[in-house]
Parts: sequence; structure tokens; C-alpha cells
Amino acid sequence: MRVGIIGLGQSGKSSLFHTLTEQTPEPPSGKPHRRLGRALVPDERVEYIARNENAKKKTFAEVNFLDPDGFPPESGKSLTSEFLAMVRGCDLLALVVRAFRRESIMHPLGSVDGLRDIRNCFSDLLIQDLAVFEGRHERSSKAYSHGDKDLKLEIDTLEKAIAALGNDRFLSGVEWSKQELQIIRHFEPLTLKSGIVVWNVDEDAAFGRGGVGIPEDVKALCAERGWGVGAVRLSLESEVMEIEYEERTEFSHELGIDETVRDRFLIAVYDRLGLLSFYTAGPTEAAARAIRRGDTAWDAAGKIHSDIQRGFIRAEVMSFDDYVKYGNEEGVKKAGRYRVEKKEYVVQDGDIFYFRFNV
Ligand SMILES: Nc1nc2c(ncn2[C@@H]2O[C@H](COP(=O)(O)OP(=O)(O)O)[C@@H](O)[C@H]2O)c(=O)[nH]1
Ligand SMILES: [Mg+2]
Repeated sequence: MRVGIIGLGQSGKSSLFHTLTEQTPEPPSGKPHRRLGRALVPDERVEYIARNENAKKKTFAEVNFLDPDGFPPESGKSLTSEFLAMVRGCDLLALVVRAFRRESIMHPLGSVDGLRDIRNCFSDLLIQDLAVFEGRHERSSKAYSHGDKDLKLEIDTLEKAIAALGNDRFLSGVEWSKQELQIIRHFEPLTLKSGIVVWNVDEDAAFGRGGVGIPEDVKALCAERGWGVGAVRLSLESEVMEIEYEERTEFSHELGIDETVRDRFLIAVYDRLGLLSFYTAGPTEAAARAIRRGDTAWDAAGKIHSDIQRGFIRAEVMSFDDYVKYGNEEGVKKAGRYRVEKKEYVVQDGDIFYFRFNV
């Protein structure tokens, strides 16, 4: 899973990247590039399985982050097409919005107005999609008039998308048939992606769970677009990340942070993308991996190794709860709770798999 961090210049994108990945942003290179990093998803179940199996290694599910960086300062006034092209392949967009005051840091539009910035950025996404679909529509229409009649459904779908975008609607808010969805997904439209607005407030701002610190009109705008929104204090959080891991909790408490941005953010990503975790357990490794709700045992096998997917024979499964209740795999078997499933089996949160395969 990959999250693309977007936002105007100086809004706090790289600070967010830094807090999420604990990767120190290198000095600006002056050339546009994708800065990549990852965060491991904290998981008590992996810890438990590792202890119980005496596993040599623990592997946590991971979420990847992309911070498009190195753009010239002038381009920080809006989300340009070069900038947005970098996040096309991402599963989720995180739009960082400046709500902190701090006079000494310039705002590219000259004043701090988060609602305006969100509106502008949302229309940048929309315009970008519109350009992609219009370009494709023109080409497909030409081919159609030259006799390629297979393009009928594509053209109808493109027109539906163009009409929606023209009416200021995100593609995620439109009803699509399975076939239509397949067609538009191919273009990786930005307004079809899940999104979260990261409302970056001052270190002394009122702040808390359930949207404390976020103005009502901002919440309403995000809800209208189907985006999530959460407040963060990135300058504080960056400070916390500077501290040695062992001392972080205590320091965080002193600052009134009871949950790090990273933990809250990862929970939000799981929620937005409809992710769940499945596991593998053994003496060599206790591992968690993320998968989308509705995905099958066959998809899960592919998350581990393409060979396991290719040679898939069957999946042996127990739930994490049974594993805890009956002590170990043998206990689960004795209790008659160990299952054998086929490729089509829909993965449940907490499933512990053993894949039989043959290549
Ligand atoms: N006071 C304050 N400064 C911040 C905050 N977030 C970021 N900054 C500062 O704003 C500047 C731009 O941040 P950066 O993360 O590089 O923004 P980017 O251009 O979007 O990547 C840096 O000097 C940060 O230290 C915040 O929440 N409060
Ligand atoms: Mg940056």
C-alpha cells in the first residue's frame, strides 16, 4: 500500500514524511524526485505469535509513503500536473494543509487560509483528471470513427467521467458498474482515490480526537468529498521523533501527546483503504501482512511470494482468537477449529495461514 503526500509548498509535507517514516529528509536536491519511505504497522498479534512460537524474526505489515520533492518554490502555489503525476500510482492521498501561523514561514499564497487551500487543491485534482479523460476521449473517438467499434463502452464511460468532473464531482462519489470501473481505474484518476486531509495546526492549538481543532466548514468540505480529516501538530511530532525511542513515550506524555501521528495515521490508512491483517506463524518468522477487505486466500498467498500464489494448492487457516484460546496450532487442531480452504476463501482479519503449494 502506498500513500502519496500532497499539498502546497511549506505546508508540512516533508515534516509529515519525516514523522511517519523516521527518515530524515535529505537537503533539497533542486530536482523533482520521489522521496520514498515506509512505516511498520505496530501489531500486538505479531508480538504474541513471535513469543508463542519462539520465532527468530518478526515481520510487521508496512505502509509506504511518497513525498514528491525538489520542486521549485514557485510551483508551491498549486498542485501542478508534474507534481501530481508523481502520486498517480498511490492507493491513498494525504493532503497536508497549513493551519499553523508562524509568521517567519512564508505561505506561497501570502496568507494562511486552510479552507481556501483545500478548495484549491481539490479543484487541482479534478482539473488534472479532466485533462486525462478529455485527452483519452479525443483519441478514442478518432479511433471509433475509423471503425474500432469495440471502443463504444470506453467512450461512454469516459463521457460519464467527464460529465461528473465537469459538474465538480469527484469520481469516487459516482456510481460505476464493474465494467465502467475497470475502464476508469486504468487511468488511475486522482479523484477516485481515498484521501485524508492532514490539518497541520500550531503546537499550542486545541487538539484532540474526534476532530477537535478542526473548523466545522473544513470538516464539512472533507465529508462532502468522502475524505477523512485529522488534526496534527507536525512541528511537535517532529521533535518527538528526534528523541530516542525508549524515552519517547514519557516525553510525549509531557507534551500531551498520547498517541503518535504515525499510529493514528496508520489506523486511518487501514480504515480508509478497508485493510485488514493476516498472519503466518512458525519458528523462523512471525509475520503480519495487510490486505484489502474482500481479498481471497489466493491474493494473500501472492502477498507472501509469487511462487506460493502460482503453485497454490490449499490454505490451512486458524483464527488468531482460536490460536490464543487453544494455545497453539495443535490445540486448534484438537479442538476441530483448524480449517482447509480453497483459493476463493475470503480472508478474515486475524487469520493465520499456512499455504500448501507446489512449483
Ligand atoms: N510552526 C510550525 N512550523 C511547521 C509546522 N509544520 C511544518 N513547519 C515548518 O514549515 C516549513 C516547511 O515544512 P516542510 O515540511 O518542509 O513543508 P513542505 O514544503 O510541504 O515539504 C519547515 O520550516 C517546517 O519546519 C508546524 O506544524 N508548525
Ligand atoms: Mg518538502
